[in-house]
Amino acid sequence: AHQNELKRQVAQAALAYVEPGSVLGVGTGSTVDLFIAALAASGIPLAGAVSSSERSTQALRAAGITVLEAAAVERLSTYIDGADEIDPKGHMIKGGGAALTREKIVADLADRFVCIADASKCVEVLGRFPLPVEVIPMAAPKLIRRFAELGGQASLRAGCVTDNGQHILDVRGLAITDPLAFEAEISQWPGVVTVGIFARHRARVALIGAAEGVRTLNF
Ligand code: DER
Repeated sequence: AHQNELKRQVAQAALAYVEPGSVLGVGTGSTVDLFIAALAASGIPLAGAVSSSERSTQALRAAGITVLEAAAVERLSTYIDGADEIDPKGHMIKGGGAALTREKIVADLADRFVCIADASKCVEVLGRFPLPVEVIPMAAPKLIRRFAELGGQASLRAGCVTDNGQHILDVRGLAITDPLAFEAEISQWPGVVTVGIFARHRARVALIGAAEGVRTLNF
């Protein structure tokens, strides 16, 4: 219950970054679900939202918020999303909710990524959380071998087919000391759709829910 309360606090704090009348980029996960609820309760008017998953699309529609196609939007000022881990520079591991590909697509449309997370997500070095990688199924065995060469133990996420019809590998045992370089390298491997490192698309602001209240980090 405690962690949920911290998520609720950062979800509420994120409303300050929502420009009334704008089109807002919305991520995926339990913290974002709480943000959508806070948004609905706030009555802040929106021209619409661009969603990063079927899950968030359903939640937005249930909140009475118009969902616009990412393809129809040229630019967003703000993208609000959670993270599985975030480091001191705003680099993140994402993909725990299997939405990493559309999350990165929508983040790429936005000028500013605002991350909302409870304090348990803050790490010095990314990689304790198993790194999600969306892959084309036929490439999975080769990719598992490639991660093994780097000391990573990759396993297929059981029963998971993404919104894009692809599979997810979760890679354990990596210490990602150079997120930008590692993201660029893995992204080029044949069969990788998206790697769950958000370094190029790092957060510009993070609202961190901690016992003493919400901490605002600017990167
Ligand atoms: O899948 C994702 O990238 C989500 O944003 C995830 O990282 C955060 O999920 P949570 O808010 O449920 O912890």
